[in-house]
Amino acid sequence: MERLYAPYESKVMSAEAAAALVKAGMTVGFSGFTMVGYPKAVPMAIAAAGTAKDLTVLTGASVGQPLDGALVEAGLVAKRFPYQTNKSMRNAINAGTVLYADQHLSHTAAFLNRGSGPKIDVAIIECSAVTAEGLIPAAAVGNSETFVHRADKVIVELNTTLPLELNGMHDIYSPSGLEGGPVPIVDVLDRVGTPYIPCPAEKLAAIVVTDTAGDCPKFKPADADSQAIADHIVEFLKAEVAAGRQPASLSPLQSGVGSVANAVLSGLKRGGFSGLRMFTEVIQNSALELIRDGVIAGASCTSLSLSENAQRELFDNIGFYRDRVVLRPQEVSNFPGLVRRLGLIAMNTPIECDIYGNVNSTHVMGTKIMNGIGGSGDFARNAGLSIFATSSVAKGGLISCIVPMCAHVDHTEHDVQVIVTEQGVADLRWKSPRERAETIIKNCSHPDYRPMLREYYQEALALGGHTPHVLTKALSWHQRYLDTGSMKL
Ligand code: 0RQ
Repeated sequence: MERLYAPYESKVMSAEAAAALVKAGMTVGFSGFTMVGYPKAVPMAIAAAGTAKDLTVLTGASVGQPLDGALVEAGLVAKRFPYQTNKSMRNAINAGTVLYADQHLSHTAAFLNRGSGPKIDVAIIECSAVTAEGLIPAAAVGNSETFVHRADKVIVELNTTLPLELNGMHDIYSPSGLEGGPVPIVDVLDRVGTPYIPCPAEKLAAIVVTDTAGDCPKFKPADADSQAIADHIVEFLKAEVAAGRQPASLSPLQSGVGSVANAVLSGLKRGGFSGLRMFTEVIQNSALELIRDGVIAGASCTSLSLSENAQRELFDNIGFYRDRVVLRPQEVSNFPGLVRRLGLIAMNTPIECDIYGNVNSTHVMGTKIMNGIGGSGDFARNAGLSIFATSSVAKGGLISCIVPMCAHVDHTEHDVQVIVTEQGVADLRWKSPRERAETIIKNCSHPDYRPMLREYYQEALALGGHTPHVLTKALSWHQRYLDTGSMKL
């Protein structure tokens, strides 16, 4: 297979020349999801030129320093959607110099395709190949199909470090638009679209050939808490199988990012599970290992977010993985109708949970954005089983991740079925708020904070109500941390 369709060779230009197509005030849709598949050379050239101010920047999800960092540090970003993890971007958002709207990751494309969002002036897409039919993405799809479809102009960053054998791994299909019907996917490996992103020749304004691999994501090794959380989840799922609420090979799994997610998947292998399937946003190292070992039989995702070694394993054996992994647009990987249809087991990571089971995934101390809601809401509300897992404390014990009231709520009590910490499991299904509070405090809170939570709850009970609270004290733990550096009394 060829890297570049020969008639398009005339469109090849330098990153600087392509960057000059991006003008001040434009809306730019970039490829990229969880640090994979984002363009680097063109955004860095835009930053270096420094003239394209007031940009509205859209991506799939998190992208690296050469994109988010470079553009925001050059003072070029006015608005940002729908998810970010970059330190400079986060600081600019929290300082109010960049306006950020944090969206459910299935929503961005759906809303754009219904015409409610900004007009996309330029799409800048990293690709492994450009064929006569269209663009072959990198190891992530994200929102690229929608950006290409809606953009006036498309700039391709053709990355020659990506294997040509990625061709055939993607399934490009858009369920949205005014006529959107049911998505005809009934199992994780079903393919319903094309292996390429359709892109008319007249839209393709520039092709920039690069040979920069970019940094791979780094993962923290599983610590004792992640291990304990993983063990609790595995035991819980085994009990669900024993009770007949899950098949032996479990409903398809969705798993968030980070070390807890990695540890849970590794735990499933140790727990003796096999024939597993994933329908998720992100495949991380541990899932790739399980695919290699045959524990996971098939996986659907929008990004393969792998460490350097794991990416090498993928690229060296891509024929094997292409039969077992489908890369989809995030509008499909996170499509709420499919999450419900497949009865997913959703596993996500909160910042904090409150005693009634509300979850804050995004705002530290209620005001400062960390990353964003990502896909957690797409999955949690619609899953067959929705699990949130976190250590019971953060910052060496100075913060309790179980609090009287969340200082910001992303997932309401209605979307949270199970909470797991290293202390244990709170199964909240069919429980009233009062039963939920007792279960969460008893099973999930850290012993250092349990008596404080009990005292708060008793005081709240004396005031009555369906969901009892002491409103003057409900957020006092957060205020105490801001005042003293600790939630402890
Ligand atoms: O701070 O970075 O300064 O050390 O939060 O916490 O424990 O390393 O865990 O990397 O898994 O991130 C919720 C942020 C957890 C992430 C969050 C501090 C803690 C540390 C990171 P440091 P950990 P993780 C799929 C689904 C929302 C999106 C989502 C996230 C830092 O999982 O962004 O679910 N989730 N997407 O010290 C103050 C607390 C804290 C706290 C932890 N209660 N208060 N700080 N921290 N708890 C992915 C996508 O959708 C793309």
